[in-house]
Amino acid sequence: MPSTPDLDAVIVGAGFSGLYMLHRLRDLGGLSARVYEAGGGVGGTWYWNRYPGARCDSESFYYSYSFSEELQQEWVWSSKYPEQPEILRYLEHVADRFDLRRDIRLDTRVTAAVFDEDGDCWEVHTDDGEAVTARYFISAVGCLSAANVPAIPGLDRFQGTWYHTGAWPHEGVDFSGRQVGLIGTGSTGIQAAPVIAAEADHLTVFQRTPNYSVPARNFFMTPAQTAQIKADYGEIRRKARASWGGFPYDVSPHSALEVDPETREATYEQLWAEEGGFKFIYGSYWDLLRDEEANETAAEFIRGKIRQIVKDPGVAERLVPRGYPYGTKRPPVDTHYFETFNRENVALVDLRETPITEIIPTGLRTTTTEHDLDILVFATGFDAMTGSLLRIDVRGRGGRSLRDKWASGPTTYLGIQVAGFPNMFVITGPGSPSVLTNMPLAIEQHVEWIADCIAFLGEHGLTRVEATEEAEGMWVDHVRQVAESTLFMRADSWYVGANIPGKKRVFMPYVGGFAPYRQRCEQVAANGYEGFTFGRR
Ligand code: NA7
Repeated sequence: MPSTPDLDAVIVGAGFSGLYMLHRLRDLGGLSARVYEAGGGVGGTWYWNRYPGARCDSESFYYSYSFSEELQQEWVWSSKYPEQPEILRYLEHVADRFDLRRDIRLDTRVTAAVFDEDGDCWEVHTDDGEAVTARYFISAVGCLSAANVPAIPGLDRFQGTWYHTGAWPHEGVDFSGRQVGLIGTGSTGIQAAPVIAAEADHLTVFQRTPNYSVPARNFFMTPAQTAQIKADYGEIRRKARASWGGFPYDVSPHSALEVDPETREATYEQLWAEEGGFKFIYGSYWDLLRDEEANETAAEFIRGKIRQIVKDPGVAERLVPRGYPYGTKRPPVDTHYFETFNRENVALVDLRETPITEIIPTGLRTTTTEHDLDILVFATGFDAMTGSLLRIDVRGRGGRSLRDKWASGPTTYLGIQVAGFPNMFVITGPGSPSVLTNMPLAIEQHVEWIADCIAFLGEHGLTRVEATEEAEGMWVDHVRQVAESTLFMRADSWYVGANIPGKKRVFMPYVGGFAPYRQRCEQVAANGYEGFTFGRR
């Protein structure tokens, strides 16, 4: 007779996902759950990413929990795009307000999770040598947590100090009087460069791929703006849930090619100059990510802006993105990024012209030049969507390893479950809209669906739920087909794993839109969890 597991659920990670998952499971009544968190505090992404300039690039009043009316009415955001410490404070407040900390083990990394077929439960191992059993194993590890430090020869001999932006020291880094090198011009490098440049003696930005960045147009919230948003929250959240990307933006029903060029230019100008941020792409013409010619209108507009802002035409041309459609790499949002290249203490190195050959004790060497550096900052991103889960040795039925199963790319049913891995749930896993949406909204939808599924098992005296191979295969095909109907496959992005050498090229998030995806998940549940099998011990 198999024994009862120690816990109902183990949740890995105490960021947006893990905190809400714990709260929701507690709401089911009588369920025991424990969160393991590798960091020394709650907050996930917002605990780790403390680099200069780190801030949200989704609007705070959208990028926040909606599950508690009291919480969203009480909490006051300082600005449209708050800095990292404020978002971390918010998550700490959530942990306290909902009394979550008593079930969170900090400074503890989950190293392995093995499914026990006799007991219908998971045995979860941590780096402090502990092992617990739990009916459900829930991954809340986040999509962008496994730091990618490129294997550039010589890093171990570097006599300066180096950092990855996703593991930034809590005490901060003093750049004053220093020669700084920054590798990477994704969302992170683009946020960090202006702030580092303002402090350092000299900043060299090493760019592999130029990016289409749009100004943030950040602002401090007035009491009137805050009051208006709080009054409108019901409608804001409803509209966000009914949208493609989880943002309550008004999207033009027109193709970018249907309107006359003057109208189109005026629309882009207004979005660039007044609105800023993701509205430029997600709140303009509906076909920017579907039609190459439509996309090119926005891409060319941004190229024109870069040429206007950057005074040195040679530098401007190196910063101008070409060869991939706008938005098919994650679109950055900046505050004075392109203007930074007008500073005397900033240089741009185009790694396509002069690749890095090695890191040397005194800095970094490209094919043509030796750059003296005291500090090297890697803003080189993450092993996205799969890296953080695969760091754990996850073994499902028959001892099958998730690393093996996903060797040719991640496979899931709805991005939530993996065939062969019963009772394991992945919050915002590959195959779900996740990183293409406003994350907290996507997280809430997953957490609520998972909690409902667990409640369903409880109500029916069931102890096992598993996606079928057939349902998974159908979903994987669908995710691929939808991606192929867009322009996303044209870019070497982390969405397709192109940033990690050797990673199989597969488009990982689900691009079919948040609203249709949510409906699909609801329909699956309403049809008695179509595509899942159940069992009982
Ligand atoms: P990203 O978006 O993956 O950007 C990483 C940047 O680092 C990007 O410019 C890469 O160039 C560059 N990179 C990566 N590896 C190398 C090597 N080996 N040499 C030179 N340059 C390299 O990560 P971020 O941290 O900016 O953003 C991640 C997400 O966090 C972001 O999208 C938000 O969701 C929050 P590439 O473009 O691959 O040529």
